[in-house]
Amino acid sequence: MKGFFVTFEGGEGAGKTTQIKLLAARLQELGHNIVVTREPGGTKGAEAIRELILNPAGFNFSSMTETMLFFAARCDHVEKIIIPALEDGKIVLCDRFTDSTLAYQSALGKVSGDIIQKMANLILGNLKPDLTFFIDMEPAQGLKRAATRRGSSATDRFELESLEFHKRIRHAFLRIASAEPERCMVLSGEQDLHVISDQVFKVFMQRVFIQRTGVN
Ligand code: Z5A
Repeated sequence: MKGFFVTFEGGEGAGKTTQIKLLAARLQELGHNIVVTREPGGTKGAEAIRELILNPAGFNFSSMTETMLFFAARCDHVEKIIIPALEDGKIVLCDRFTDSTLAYQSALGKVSGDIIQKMANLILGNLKPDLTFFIDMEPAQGLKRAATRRGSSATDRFELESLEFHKRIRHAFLRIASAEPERCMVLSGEQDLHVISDQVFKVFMQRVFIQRTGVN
């Protein structure tokens, strides 16, 4: 595939959406063709699945059902948006991807990482992000930020989970990142957002250069 696939991961309110917007703006200024998207979501069908999963007054799905719904949404998203964009040579910036499923659904110990990996292999084949940014921050701080941003709009199902839950998610992300250092870059979300944006841009440019030239 000719494009470049970048995902942003991290806990609630860490600043993923903010950093995607800043990177997209910079790359657009340089004349790159960008697709900004998110998970769960990105297509009409996947956004409908998002509503089903995140609604706190929803269906109380089992962990396995919920995991399959995340993958059903991902399947539609990958087929209709991500693969066509990459085949077209575009840069895809995606807010969350399979690392979120590994962190959230497996870190809770309810669906094994092995099962999630098998589902990923089945549905995604060889598709993997070229680069993943983990925006890391202390969960209490992130939840505070998310609440400020949300204002009076509805809280989702995961935001209602305990601080202990969010701490486990943070550790799960850090474990994933340390297991795959060539793909993953951990950045502190507690810095000024423009400082983080400069770090994201620099790493992005280096990785694209390495991918395009093979020179490290
Ligand atoms: N989930 C799952 O369980 N399994 C899966 O496979 C997938 C997802 C794909 C999706 O919710 C939920 O689904 C998610 C995991 C689960 N739930 N949780 N938790 P979402 O996508 O709606 O929620 P989110 O990804 O956590 O989004 P968020 O709360 O919007 O966080 P964010 O994008 O990281 O943060 P932000 O919107 O960029 O920033 C939040 C606020 O902080 C905002 O007011 C910013 O202006 C401010 N901000 C950002 N950066 C800074 C800095 N550096 N300094 C100061 N203030 C800042």
